[in-house]
Amino acid sequence: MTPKTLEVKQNFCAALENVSNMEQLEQLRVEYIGKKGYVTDLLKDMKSLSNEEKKTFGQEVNILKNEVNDKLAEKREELRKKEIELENSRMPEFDISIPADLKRGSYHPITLVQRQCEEVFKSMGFVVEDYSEIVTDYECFEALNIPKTHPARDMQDTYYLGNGQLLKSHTSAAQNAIYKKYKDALINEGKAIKAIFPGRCFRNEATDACHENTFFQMEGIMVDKNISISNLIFFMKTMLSEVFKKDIKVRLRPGFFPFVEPGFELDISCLICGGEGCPSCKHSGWLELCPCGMIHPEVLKAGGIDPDEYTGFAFGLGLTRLAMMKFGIKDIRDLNGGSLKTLSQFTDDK
Ligand code: FA5
Repeated sequence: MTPKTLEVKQNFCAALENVSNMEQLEQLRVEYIGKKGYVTDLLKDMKSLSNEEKKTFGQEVNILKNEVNDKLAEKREELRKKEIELENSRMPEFDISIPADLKRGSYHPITLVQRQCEEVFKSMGFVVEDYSEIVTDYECFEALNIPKTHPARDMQDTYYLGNGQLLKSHTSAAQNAIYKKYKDALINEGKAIKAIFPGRCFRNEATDACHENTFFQMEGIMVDKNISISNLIFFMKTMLSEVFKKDIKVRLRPGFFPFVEPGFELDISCLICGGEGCPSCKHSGWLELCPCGMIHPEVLKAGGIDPDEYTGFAFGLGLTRLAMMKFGIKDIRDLNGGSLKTLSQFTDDK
């Protein structure tokens, strides 16, 4: 190594010892291997050398350049580690085992009522089914004895999608699929079809204290040999007395739905006003809660079940309205409002 190369190397090593941060390190890099750095400058002396000397000297400078680069990289790593250690030492110590001081969340009133109904029906041998929120026209209407031009379609102002499908306007839209799912067990093994299927429904409604455009229903069906209206009334009464844990005044009146025959409207005496009349019950003292009836023979046929052999009942419980009655919620819109302050009044965790 020529004395000049050695001198540059020694100076670099001494300067590197004094570097204590990234900025100084970068300065040193520029000073030695930058375009006008000491190492680069060494090459200027090559002009006066013979070809053989040029070769040896060139190699020498290259080796030095690589050494400088390696030492800079080592120093960079060392400084980076020191920076991390310093940062960690500044972080406040905390104990991850201390329980968080957070308020517990709670279930939405509709979820609470839904689960309660599910438990009641499960205890009576019903299975709980889930179904899509987007359904076909066939599922929502045609399979339920409501052909394309039937005026009963006007009862549900439905949201249609561009592809001809629609947002489920009632949970009855799942009936056909559920008959098809369980009909073989009914026909071959004699197992009654007993299912409930809660779900979100959508209608283009003008909203008021008891109408929402997005609300929950819970459909229930039972199909077997010799099922009658008495079975329907028994299950409805049991469900209501279990949910409310007290006697509730109900009335059954005729109601028209193309998918049941005969059809009924089951109303309960309004628990907000005690039957006196208020905005929650449209000032009638009664709240339409659970239309129901004996499944229409055409609907059973569409589900692959012979109506001469089997009969059944179906109901469409208004879950959102049930939650209103259960928790004393005067305005249905509070349930979709998303205000935790409002909703937490009705649930266990305040
Ligand atoms: C139906 O949706 C029928 N599919 C129910 C049915 C099922 C009848 C099986 C017979 C056999 P209706 O449109 O009345 O029916 O709605 C049923 C219940 O859902 C109503 O009694 C009410 O409690 C609730 N409901 C209906 N529309 C709304 C709304 N806009 N906001 C809140 N709840 C509603």
